[in-house]
Amino acid sequence: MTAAHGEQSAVRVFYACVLPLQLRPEVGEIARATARRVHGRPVPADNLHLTLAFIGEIASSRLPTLIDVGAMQRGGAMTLVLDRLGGFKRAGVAWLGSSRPPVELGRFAAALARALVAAGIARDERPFHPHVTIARRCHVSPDEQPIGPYSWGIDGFELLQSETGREGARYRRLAKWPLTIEPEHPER
Ligand code: 2AM
Repeated sequence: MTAAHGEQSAVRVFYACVLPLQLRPEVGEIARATARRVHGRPVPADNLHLTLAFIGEIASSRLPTLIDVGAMQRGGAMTLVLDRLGGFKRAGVAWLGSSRPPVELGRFAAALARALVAAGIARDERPFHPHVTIARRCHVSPDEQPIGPYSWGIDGFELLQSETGREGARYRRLAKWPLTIEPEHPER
């Protein structure tokens, strides 16, 4: 059956914060240098991102729900200081992360996860470890080490569709939302 006859097409999607343009040249260079060192594939600078919630394959008919869930989220801008380089050995990836990720980032990802459950969307249950993957298919796992620091002012998030082509993954933005809401009850 073809899509025209009612078959549901599936898409692979996730919510993420995309690395801002001004950090891409430097982090892209770190990605290339790290990939050389660990015999892996660097993530192209324009693909660098931090995943907030991974959905995976889902019927494209559910996209409006995913867009509604994204639009419902409220949060303020936050600063993520990328100051660690490390690897997930089993996954064969190298990443940049933070020794002190802002608590709001974990809270935001948790709220998004809850909203997805409430909307009946199955989501990957892995605990949230904020990181930016910089290289894949690494043959060696880099020792965790300090890097930068690179200060990332996170002021929005996106719903991305992942398409795998011959040259690797390509991400298409399906929706984007700002993070500009002041907290109602700021913590003292
Ligand atoms: P990774 O960079 O750590 O591999 C697009 O594939 C994004 O979704 C990547 O950032 C990837 O994380 C993340 N991702 C892929 N599969 C995932 C899974 N099963 N659980 C959580 N995140 C996943």
